[in-house]
Order: sequence, then structure tokens, then C-alpha cells
Amino acid sequence: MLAGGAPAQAADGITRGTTYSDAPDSRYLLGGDWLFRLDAEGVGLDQKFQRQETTDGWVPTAVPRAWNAGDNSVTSFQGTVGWYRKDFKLPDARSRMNWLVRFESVNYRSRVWLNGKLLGRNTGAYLPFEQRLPRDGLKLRGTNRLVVRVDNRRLPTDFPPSGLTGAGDPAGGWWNYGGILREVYLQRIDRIDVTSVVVRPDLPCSTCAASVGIRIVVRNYADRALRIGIAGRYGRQRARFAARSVPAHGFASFSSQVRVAKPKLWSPATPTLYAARFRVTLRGRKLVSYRIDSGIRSIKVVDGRLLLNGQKVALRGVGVHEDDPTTGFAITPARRAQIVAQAKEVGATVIRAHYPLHPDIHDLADRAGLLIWSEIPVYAVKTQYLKREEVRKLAAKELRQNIAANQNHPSVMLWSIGNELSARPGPVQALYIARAARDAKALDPTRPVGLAVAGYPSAGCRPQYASLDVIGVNEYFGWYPGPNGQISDRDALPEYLDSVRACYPKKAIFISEFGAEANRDGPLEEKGTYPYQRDFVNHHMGVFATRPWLSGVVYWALQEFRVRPNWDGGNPRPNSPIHAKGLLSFDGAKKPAWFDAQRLFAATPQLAVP
Ligand code: GCB
Repeated sequence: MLAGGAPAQAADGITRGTTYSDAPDSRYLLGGDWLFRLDAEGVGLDQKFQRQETTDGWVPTAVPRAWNAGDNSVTSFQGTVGWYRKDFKLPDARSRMNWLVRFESVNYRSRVWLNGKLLGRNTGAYLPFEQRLPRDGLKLRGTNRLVVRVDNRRLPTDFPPSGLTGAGDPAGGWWNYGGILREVYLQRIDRIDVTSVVVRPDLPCSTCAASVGIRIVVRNYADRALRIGIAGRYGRQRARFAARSVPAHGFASFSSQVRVAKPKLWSPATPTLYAARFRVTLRGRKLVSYRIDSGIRSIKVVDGRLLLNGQKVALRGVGVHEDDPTTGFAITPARRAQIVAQAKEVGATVIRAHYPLHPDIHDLADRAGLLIWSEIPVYAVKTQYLKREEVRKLAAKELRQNIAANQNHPSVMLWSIGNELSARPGPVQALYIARAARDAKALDPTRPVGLAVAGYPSAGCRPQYASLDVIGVNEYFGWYPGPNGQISDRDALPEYLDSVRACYPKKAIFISEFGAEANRDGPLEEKGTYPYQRDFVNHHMGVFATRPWLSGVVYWALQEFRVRPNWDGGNPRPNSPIHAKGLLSFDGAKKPAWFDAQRLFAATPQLAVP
């Protein structure tokens, strides 16, 4: 799947190209052999693992790799420190080149050194970050040593936060896999780096011409100003950019507008993509090229409904986790393709996760016609922590980074700012929501902003949700009791849903979760059995079908995944740490309810509904 044009260079497992689009052609996968060292005693910094030249104490590993995949112990979940190391030679020794190292996802806190020198730190998984490799410390021809210290001990101020369940077990919604969970790339910079490309189609009406706004920001790494040109195309049309001078060590922004007279619209039914290609040139010679697969469609909330290309939708879909029994969250390209294929097979038009998905999944969803509910892992953060300025700052940063990383994908349907914060929000959450919605709109006015909330009748109508376009209701009526048993009875669901609608008539409402655990055969009346899960799916889907104002419904989840030690998920006979609400078992077998969901999804008109 590597694409980037140039022949692969195998030295040190470094190959040119990225697995995904929305990237320059100057990235090199930093694959091959890496080294790893667990540091449970926390002695690495004192013993200077970052400076160690020998390989004593290090064991071979590959990257991505979660060091605790398959270890279901409490200690594993609580996290520890691990070190990764890559000894490598640059794939191009020309001295005019600058280099960055790019990490797609490291869980959770990381520090990066090159040849013993600290380059920087990062906090938070699921979003990419880059560190510049300084010219003075970098060997053009010799062996360089990249060392990454990863600390995945969870704090209550992290996303997701640490905490304790009522029973005293560590809390959390998915397994705390430590390590470098997604790919690492080297990026070569031939004087000019493309720091961002935004391709934003605007479709005023479904039969209108589209106007595609393109903005490219570049940074000049050279000591003198450079006058550069950009040649671009969008589909079969040219995108023209005026040549400009970029100041030495400075930035410049290039803009263009392309009109597509009769666009072929992107939708789950017809996921048409337009190839956007850009070539940055200096005196006619190419420095770097960049590719994006774009799609023309509009997504808006109007009068309480989500409109795709001006038409109402009643989406059906599934929640996903990037989990795998063997690799944990460091999933392979084949596994990513499988997740998307399975979502399609069950008949989904939308998928949801609690964190930004891998860039490959975004690409696959663009091509397969799956919308993505794109969420940052601001998951069940307690108000006492959300109150802290530094927590809200990190959340705002993750939202910004998610938009920056994923906004060019037509599959991304909305920006979700979190999941299950307090169900009875007060001023702290109100402030968080208002600022997040404002920030998201400023960065990307073309997408709605949403939040997933725990569906409890006692929550009432909340003015704190005013600035949201979309409310996702996590609905477990008849499965969990909820506070004071208020959701024990599934017959209370219709009235509850209608009350939510009455509270928020102008917002689009989703069921962002509903589900029941099933890990065995047994009687229909018994929670945790396959018949119970089938009945649950049929009953709830039946209620949703009589609520045509629902813009979408997401079953939680497509497949089983690891949650946390002593997870029971409401199942009287749990198989901890496995979350068993999946329609597929962890090893991929279809449960009976899979076929119900598939049939009911297929029976629901999801797009262009009246
Ligand atoms: C929720 C969470 C989700 C859990 C689910 C459950 O509300 O958002 O992460 O997996 O409930 O099964 O309890």
C-alpha cells in the first residue's frame, strides 16, 4: 500500500511513502528492527537509556507495538514506562535536507531524543506529532540513535483519565495499551516543508456548482528567502497559485479556488473522490508533492435534522475500537481494512470511536462510503478535573489537532468534543462546550459539533448544550439500571427519547450508543446470552424506527474489545476484561445478533429519507 512514487529503500527497514493519503511524498516509514526496554522500576532516566550506545538490556521489537498486548493484569492496565530505540541511517545524505520525525500515535506521555539530545515531549495518543531533527546533532552518513521514552501511567487529568470504579478497580473505557501504537515516519525536507494543506469543498446546494477552497502553508528551512511556485490540480481541473517568496525560516500561505461545475457528490451510496495533487517547485524543479483524496458533499444541521447534500439522513452504524487480540491497539493494515469491511458488511453508513482513528481508516472510510463520528478522548472526565485550566487546554489542543489532521476527509461527519461528561452539566461543562464549539467552528465552519451524553431521564433539558449542533445519546435502557434504577425498564425508552427531542428540537439527535453483552447461549430472559442480545437489538431498533426524527443510530459495538480488569458491562457472567456487547466476538465470529443488526440496518432507509 505504500505510495510515494520513488523506489523503496530497504536500509534499516526505512521505506519511502505513507500508507495513507493527505501526506507529502517525502515521508519515509521508520520500520524494520527497533529495540525495546521495559522500565517498570523507573531507572531509565537516571541510567541514561537515552544515551546508551550498546544494546545491552534492549530487546528487538517492531514498531508499532503495544508492550502489554495480551497482559490482562491490573498492573498492565495501570501502565508503566517503556523505551523504544531505533538506530538508523538517513535514507538521503544530501546536506541541504532537513528532517523531522513524525509519530502517528504514542500512548501516552513521551520524550524523544536523537543521539542523546532531547528533542521534545508530547502528551496524548491518537494524534500525530512531529519533532525536528536538529542539524547539528544529526549524522548525515553515520548511524543515528532515536530514543523514545513512553509513560502510559494514567492520571486523572489524562484523556482518557484514570480513576476507580465503585468496586475499587481501575476505571476506563478501553485497555490502556502502552507504547508506540501507530507508525513512525521520517520526513525529508528539501528546503520547503508543507506544514498544512486544507482542501475545503463548499457545496451551496446539491445541484449547485461546488467551489473548493485550497490553502497550503509552507515553511522555509533555508537561510535565504525562496520564491516558490505551486502547481495543483483538483480532479481534472487545475488549481492555480500565485508564486510567492517565502522568507528565510518563515512561513507563507498559498490559496486557490477551484470551481467544479457539476460535481459528483460524495455520499455513502456514491463515495466519489477527487484527487487533489500539489507540486511545490523552486525554479521549475520539484521540491515536494502532496496528495489528498477529497470528496464534495455538504453536512449541516437544519431544523433538528442532519442533512447530507441537503437531504435528511437516518444513519445506522456501529462503534469501533482499534483493538486486536494479539496486537492490542497496534493494529496492522490488514486489521484496519477488516474493521472497515466488517462495518460495511453489517450495513453501516457511520462508525464511531472514542478517539481519532488511524489515518488509514479515514482513507478506507472515504473510499468505502462510511461517515465517521470523530471524537477526541475526553472520556468521562470528572468535573473536578475539567474545571482545571490545564485539562481544558489539553482538550482544546486535541480538538484542534484532530481537525488539523482529519478535516480533509469527506468521511468525517462531525467533531465530537467528548463522551459522557457529567450528565447534569453545570458551569464548568458549559464553559468547556461553549469554547470547544466556538474553536471547532472557527477552524472548520463546514462541520457540526457534537457530544455524546449518558442517556438518563433525570438529566432533564440542559441549557449548557446550547452551542452543540448534535447530541449523541448513549442509551442502555433495559440493560443497566442507571442512577436510582431510572433506566432499568426498557419500556421507559420511548417516552425518554421523546423528551430528549422536546428538549432539543433544533439539534440533530443521534443514538450514539446502545448495546447488550452476549458471550454465551442461554435463555432469552437472561442477560448476557445471545438470545437476550438479539431481543435487545430488535426491540431498541424497533423503537428507533418509530422515531423518524433520529438522524442516526450507532450500535455499541461492532466487535468485542478489551476494557479493563474486572469489567462486567452489566453481564452476570462476564468474561473480563472483554467488552461483550460486540456483534462480533473478539476473534471475529458473528454472534446471532449480527444478523439482526444487518437485517434491520438494511431495512432502514438511511439516506435521502423523506
Ligand atoms: C458507555 C461508554 C462506552 C462503554 C459502554 C458500556 O457509555 O461510552 O465506552 O463501552 O458504555 O458498554 O458500558
